[in-house]
Amino acid sequence: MSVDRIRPFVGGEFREPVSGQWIGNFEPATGSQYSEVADCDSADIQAAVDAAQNASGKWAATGIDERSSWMHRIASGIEARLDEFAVAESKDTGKPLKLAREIEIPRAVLNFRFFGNLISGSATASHDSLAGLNVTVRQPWGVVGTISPWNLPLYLFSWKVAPALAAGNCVIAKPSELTPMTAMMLGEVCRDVGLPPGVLNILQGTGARTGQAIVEHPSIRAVSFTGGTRTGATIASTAAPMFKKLSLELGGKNPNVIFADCDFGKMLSTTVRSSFQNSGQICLCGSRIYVEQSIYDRFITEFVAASKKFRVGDPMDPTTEMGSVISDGHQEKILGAIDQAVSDGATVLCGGKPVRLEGRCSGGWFVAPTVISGADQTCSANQDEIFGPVVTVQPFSTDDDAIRMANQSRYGLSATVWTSRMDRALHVSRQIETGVVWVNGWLIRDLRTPFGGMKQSGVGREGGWDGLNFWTQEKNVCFCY
Ligand code: TXE
Repeated sequence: MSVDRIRPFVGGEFREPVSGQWIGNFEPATGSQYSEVADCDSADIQAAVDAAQNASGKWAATGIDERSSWMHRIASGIEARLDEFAVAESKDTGKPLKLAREIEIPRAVLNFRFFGNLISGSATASHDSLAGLNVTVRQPWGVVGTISPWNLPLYLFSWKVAPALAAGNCVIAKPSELTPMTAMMLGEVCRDVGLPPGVLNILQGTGARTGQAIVEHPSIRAVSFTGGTRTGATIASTAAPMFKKLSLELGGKNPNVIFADCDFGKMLSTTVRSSFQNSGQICLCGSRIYVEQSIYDRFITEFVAASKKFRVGDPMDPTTEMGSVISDGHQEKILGAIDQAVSDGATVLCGGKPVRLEGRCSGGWFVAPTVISGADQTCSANQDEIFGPVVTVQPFSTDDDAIRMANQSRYGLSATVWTSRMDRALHVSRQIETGVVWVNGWLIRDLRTPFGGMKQSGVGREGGWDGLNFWTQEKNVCFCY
């Protein structure tokens, strides 16, 4: 596919950006620029808000069955172009094509289907008393905003857009400027299936310009954001004085607690994935591995050997297990964090370096799977989100030690616990301060369950009814007797 310029999708059509600004769009696996993306400004946001407001009354008044049917039509539109979407996602991110094709694009399809189905099951609460009958209705906000990141582009974009649309809102949605392609293709799908103009508007551009303009616009009443904790704080400080509804899904520094009584083989293969899938650029990757002392040496030997074997290569090669990282700047940040860990007294057991590939990918931004031991609990390697293929490993002696070390973080997104003892699994998962805990597995996602973080990992929950209800306001109507 060759696309030279990625334009905003406003009012049902692709338009030139009012800003007149463009930035380069790169293929991280080759390091080459292959298109340009618009950098929309507040004038573009205003045009999108106008289009959304024009569409809003009619869209909010469509029946649930009709909105549900639109969600399924969009899902089918993506599905019909699955291969094309997967190639575009892989090219924009540097992730293995296989991952995009088998997991991430199908999940974007599922996001639309799931919320299309869920909305059909919505019900209205009522509370009767001697004085009156209360009926609580939910109404869409009108025009809302979504801001999503580059690590799982269409997957996270659709995770926000689908429930917002299904709930009856018109949406101003911003993908990351680093990965604009599949969001643009979703605009094509919406146009081709005939979604009413203005219902979904896709505004391409940078965070500081486009994202900030979305958060600042007074007519955009609710914003859902996924990205870095620092960006989340900036968004919250802009939105709070305007009393906007906010959902923030932020960073993580997730503990992976491994007890000696676990199923070692399953734990080992899953831990390699939970450390390095998508080059460690998933907010749910386990980046701090705590291993019970009695199996620590065995774990280190086998985990380092498996990490060295994890195949880094061209994302388009079907045998590749790990592609590139997202940008040259991010590669530098990851390598800088590894250097910092060494300066802080830690040891790099494997990786720690860029990977140089031959041929097509010789200019790409790859980092070898990296395992670090001996990092102090309080040092940056154990406290700051690296968001790359880098994990630290520490031994622990008792259950209480493991819980204390796992909780020694300002983040609280997810955790993994490996044990064959049910009582231990229950006790440890209750004590761990994260919004999500997996016992004996990783990244099993049931879309009906709440998803989100404690502490500095976020505010609010996405998924299931939490995800849908965020996009509506409750109104209680009391029929007085
Ligand atoms: O994310 P940003 P960055 C973490 C990860 C990573 C760090 C920084 O640790 O290294 O964040 O990554 C938009 N107003 N995560 O800088 O900036 C931006 O355009 C409104 C974790 O790439 O948070 C993009 O669309 N929007 C994470 C989105 O925010 C703004 C996924 C996310 O980008 C904005 C990504 C502003 N002022 C990074 N500034 C996760 N939780 O999965 C930026 N944006």
